[in-house]
Amino acid sequence: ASTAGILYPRESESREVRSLDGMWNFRLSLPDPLVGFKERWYMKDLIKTGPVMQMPVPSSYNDVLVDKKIRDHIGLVWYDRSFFAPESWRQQGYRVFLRFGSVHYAAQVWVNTHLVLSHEIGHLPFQRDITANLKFGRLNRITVAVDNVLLGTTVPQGSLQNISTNTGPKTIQTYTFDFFNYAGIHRSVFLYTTPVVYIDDVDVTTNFTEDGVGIINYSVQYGGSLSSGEKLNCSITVLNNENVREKITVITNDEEGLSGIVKIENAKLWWPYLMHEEPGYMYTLEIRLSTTWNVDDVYRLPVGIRTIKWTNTAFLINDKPAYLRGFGRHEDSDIRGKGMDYALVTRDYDLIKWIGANSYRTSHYPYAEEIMDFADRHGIMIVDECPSVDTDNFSDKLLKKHTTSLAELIKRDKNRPSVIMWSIANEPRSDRKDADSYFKSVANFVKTLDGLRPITAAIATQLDTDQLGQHLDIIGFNRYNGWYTLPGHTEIIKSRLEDEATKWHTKHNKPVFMTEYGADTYEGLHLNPSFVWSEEYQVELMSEHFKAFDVLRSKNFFIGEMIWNFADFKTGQSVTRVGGNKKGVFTRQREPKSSAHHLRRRYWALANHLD
Ligand code: GCB
Repeated sequence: ASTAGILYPRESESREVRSLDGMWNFRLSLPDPLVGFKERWYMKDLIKTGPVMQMPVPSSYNDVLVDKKIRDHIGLVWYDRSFFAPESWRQQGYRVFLRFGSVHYAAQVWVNTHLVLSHEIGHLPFQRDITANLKFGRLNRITVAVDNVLLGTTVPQGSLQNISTNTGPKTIQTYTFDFFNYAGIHRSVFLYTTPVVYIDDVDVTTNFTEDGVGIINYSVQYGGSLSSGEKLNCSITVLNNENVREKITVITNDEEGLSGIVKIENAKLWWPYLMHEEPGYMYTLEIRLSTTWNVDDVYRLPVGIRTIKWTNTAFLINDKPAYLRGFGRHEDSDIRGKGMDYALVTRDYDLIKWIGANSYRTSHYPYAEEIMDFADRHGIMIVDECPSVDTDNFSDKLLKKHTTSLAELIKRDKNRPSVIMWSIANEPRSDRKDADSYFKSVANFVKTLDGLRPITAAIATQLDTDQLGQHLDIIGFNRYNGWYTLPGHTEIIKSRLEDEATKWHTKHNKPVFMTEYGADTYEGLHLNPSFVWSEEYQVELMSEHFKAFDVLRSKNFFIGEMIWNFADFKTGQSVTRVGGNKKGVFTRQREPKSSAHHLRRRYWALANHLD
């Protein structure tokens, strides 16, 4: 991982941001998976290499067109498009960066025949200064090769399998995790400009004093080099959420003002949804980097002032114990797959607030930065998960990639008030002996990057054989009582759940929350008395969990409940999945099942009782 920053592109008086979203040329690498490399498709317009389709960016490519070949494609696909780089950008001496919000799974990017970027691991941004590769005042081309193949050393893992078919042998992709391996350019592509010496990264941590003074510790890293004798100065202002300048005191740690402490009298704290009448309060940290001979660079970072603490039994936000009412989720919807879509994101947050939730886990990978922005602004607490799901076979090579995914995630999300925990894995085979040293390394690594947020994971292994819990600050566990365990028998839930949660706490002396429970439910299927897959069964299974949660809450170490799942989502094809996983309380089209109304009554009651 490089040490450079990955700040979200924001326009300012010194920066232009240009979206490259829209329709791109697209083709599969067929019949030979390497034909694009052999014929060097990055040397010319894709349209000149053979027949191309038009593919929307951002989107997964799988479900847009009516073609199994595209949906189930394995291996490389190619995208390209062209754009103008204005001559004025050169005249002003701009640097130009090219930034991808995420490409799943691996990507290589060429600008005008130059290979400029290679990135592996989906769901994370990557960028590069491409000034030297551009033709200013002329047309430029971007070519992207995307590979969706998952193997034993990718994060997440998968494997290829050879099968024989009517027309000969064929390779298929298999994986054990339970969501469709959507691929493509999933998030926005931006070009953005900066001055020659520019703000490359910012770190903030926040605090407050008893008499209401908000504290922002900041540290700015700049990119580009100063000419000899050139001086640099960094100055800070803070705007409130109406864009009015706050009265602040700044104490700098160094001559240039690159790091220091900002104090705001009577600061408004960042609070979770329903814990305060004004949740998600965001300030703007306005950073101005001035140099003797260059243009000033200005970057505005949204900042929420809050603290996070945890004890053996509690999780505290602004010194107040918080109880998580939430979900596991997916980036998933009809047609778009995992493509970022503002209409969908807006609807989802409105549903989260309608139902009275205050949190969710970004199961099982980092979500789009645009989605995280909503969480910051609406006061939704995020358990921020890296893309390690169902990990098996703990090799050193895998460990390296796993920690890289966490380094990139933390670099991206470190400044977000909504992020309350790092989730380092979902359901790894943590009963295996080598899981112990593996997760010890992962946890230690995360602590070196962020000591202020607790580490968690969603454990599915049984308590007595698990090797992961000991390395966490907060224990999360997934358990499907009444579903995978004894389907139809909701009468086992309350006692088993109380028992297990209590034992997790006793074993590790740490706070515990439930990261998954639930039942597949086919919308509109009504069976009375309740029977698996019916709306009645999902509601009944939830009620039994609620009874256990209420007992557990009174025991004071239980810090939250997250149902699986917010909405139905697509999976690989399997005889246990009807058009995908149906454990959503909302359908994939974001309409409520009976369970959504049931959950809403509980979450609002909890909110009124607790907050
Ligand atoms: C789990 C996994 C999740 C699945 C879920 C299920 O434990 O973490 O990815 O979708 O169970 O419904 O089986």
